[in-house]
Amino acid sequence: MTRGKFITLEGGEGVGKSTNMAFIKNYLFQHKISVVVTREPGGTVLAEKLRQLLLDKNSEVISDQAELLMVFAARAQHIKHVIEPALAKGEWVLCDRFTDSTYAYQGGGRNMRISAIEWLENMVQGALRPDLTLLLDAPVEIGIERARSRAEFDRFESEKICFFEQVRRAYLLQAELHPDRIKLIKANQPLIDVQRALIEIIGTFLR
Ligand code: T5A
Repeated sequence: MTRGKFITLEGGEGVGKSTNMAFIKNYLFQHKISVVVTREPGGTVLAEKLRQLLLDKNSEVISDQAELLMVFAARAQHIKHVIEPALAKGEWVLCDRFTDSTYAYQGGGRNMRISAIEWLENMVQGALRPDLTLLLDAPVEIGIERARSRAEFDRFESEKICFFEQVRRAYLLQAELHPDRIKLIKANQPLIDVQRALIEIIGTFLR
């Protein structure tokens, strides 16, 4: 059985990840590829509970260390119960956020030590890394404005602009460090152009 492919979608707040997940799923479906669509933090019952705790802006103050460990605890469950079984069965997995989010938010945004993130990444994931990461990038104000128009802010979205600038810089650094895996897409263009760029990259990946 050929192992499935693991595709992740990344980017700051409101850049269009959720909007484009469905689009990518349909595109793959048209190419007769069935995908398991999932998200982080989340994807299992326990991981979704951790997500609720992480996003709850009325929770007690969550320390940066606790936040990092919660993100990886959710990921450990997600990998064991959803991602690995699907890939092993030959199914593809399309995931809204994965460990690049941790490098961006906990590493960039919270200034957590990158070596600690790397250590947890290796411990929790073993050799598992995405085969392709689509990074939607837009100026912070645009993403925040879009997110604001859609729903009430959660705990992360309530952060200051400088936090999101650090997140964006960390994402761009990840793209520089992993140019073969991470493909950058300008998200501050009309949706149709974003989707055209996505098709071009995924089309090349499928060949
Ligand atoms: N987190 C997560 C960590 O800190 N560490 C981790 O390791 C992980 C995995 C999860 C939070 O958890 C944090 C980061 C996050 O803060 P989330 O809900 O997954 O939260 O992430 P959000 O970024 O908050 O998701 P959003 O739904 O807010 O943003 P999306 O999905 O990027 O944006 P989307 O698709 O909902 O679009 C927002 C609006 O913009 C419009 C859409 O129609 C929508 O109204 N839009 C466009 N408008 C014009 N032009 C375009 N090109 C557009 N694209 C979308």
